[in-house]
Amino acid sequence: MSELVKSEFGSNLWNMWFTEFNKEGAGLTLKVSRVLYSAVSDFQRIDVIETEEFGKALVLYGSIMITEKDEFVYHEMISHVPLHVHPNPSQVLIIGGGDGGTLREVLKHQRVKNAQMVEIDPQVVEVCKRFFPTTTSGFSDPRAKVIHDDGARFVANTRGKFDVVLSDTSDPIGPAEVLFQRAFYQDVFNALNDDGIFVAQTESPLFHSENVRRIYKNLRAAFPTVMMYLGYVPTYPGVVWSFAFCSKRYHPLKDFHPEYADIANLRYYNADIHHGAFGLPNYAKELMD
Ligand code: SPD
Repeated sequence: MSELVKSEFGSNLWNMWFTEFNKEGAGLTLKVSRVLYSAVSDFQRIDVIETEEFGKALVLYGSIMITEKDEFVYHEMISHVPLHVHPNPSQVLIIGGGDGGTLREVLKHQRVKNAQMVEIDPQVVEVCKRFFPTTTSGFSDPRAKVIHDDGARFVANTRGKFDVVLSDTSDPIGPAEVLFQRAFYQDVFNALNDDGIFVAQTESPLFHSENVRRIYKNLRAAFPTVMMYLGYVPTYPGVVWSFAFCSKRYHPLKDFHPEYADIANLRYYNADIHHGAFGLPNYAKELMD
C-alpha cells in the first residue's frame, strides 16, 4: 500500500510525501520533490518519484524497489557473494531484475561470459532505461541478453544449464509470488550445473517473518545447502534485508575466494562484509529452524 500525500504549504509551496506502509502501523516516509512517471503496465503499477534524500526511486505496486542512493547495497550483495564463491561462473541467469542493477554488478566479473536476464514486465525495463542510467548500464554489454518472459515458466522450460542463478524479484505478491514457491526452487535446482549456486532475495526477517519461514522451508526442500545472509538497505522494510545462499556443492565461507575480487569501485561488498553477512541474529536464525 502506498499513498502520495499532497498538501498546500504556504501560498506557492507544495509539501509532498510518499509513504510505503510496511505493515499496519509502520512505514517509511520520504519527501518527494517531483513525480516523474506513473503508469499501470500489464502487470503492475509503476511510479518513479524524485525524493529529496534518496534521489530517484522506482516504486512498483507502491513498494520501493530501488533508490539512487542505496540500490548499490542490495545489488552488490545479491551478486558478489555467490560470484566470490563459484570458481567459474561463466553462465549466469537473473530472474527479474528489470532495473538492471544486478546485471550491472554481475558483468563486473570478467569470468562471466553470458548473463541472461528474464524480466516479465518490459515496461519496467523501458522506464528504468529512461530514468536510471546508472543501473541500466549493463544492458548494452555484449554478454548480456534480456528476455521478457515469466521467470517461473522460463526456468521450468529451459534447456540451458547455469553456474549461478539469481532471483532478483519484487515482493511475493502479484506476478512474483510464484518465484518464492517450492516448484520454482526445484526447477532452479534442475537448471543449475552440478556445482551451481542459487541466490534469492528473501525479504525482511523482521517484518515478513512468516513469509521468510515459508520461503526457507521451500528452499530447503530443493537444495542441500541453504544459508541466510543479510545486508542493510535503508529504504527496505526494517532495513535489514535477507538473501538465501543455496548451493549444490560450495559452502559460502569455506569456498570463499577473495582473490576473485578483480573488481574495483564496490561501495558495500568486501571480504569482511562477506564473512560478517552470514552472522545472524537469533530472531533470524529461528526462522530457519
Ligand atoms: N520491498 C522491496 C523488495 C525489493 C526486492 N527487490 C528489489 C529489486 C531490485 N533490483
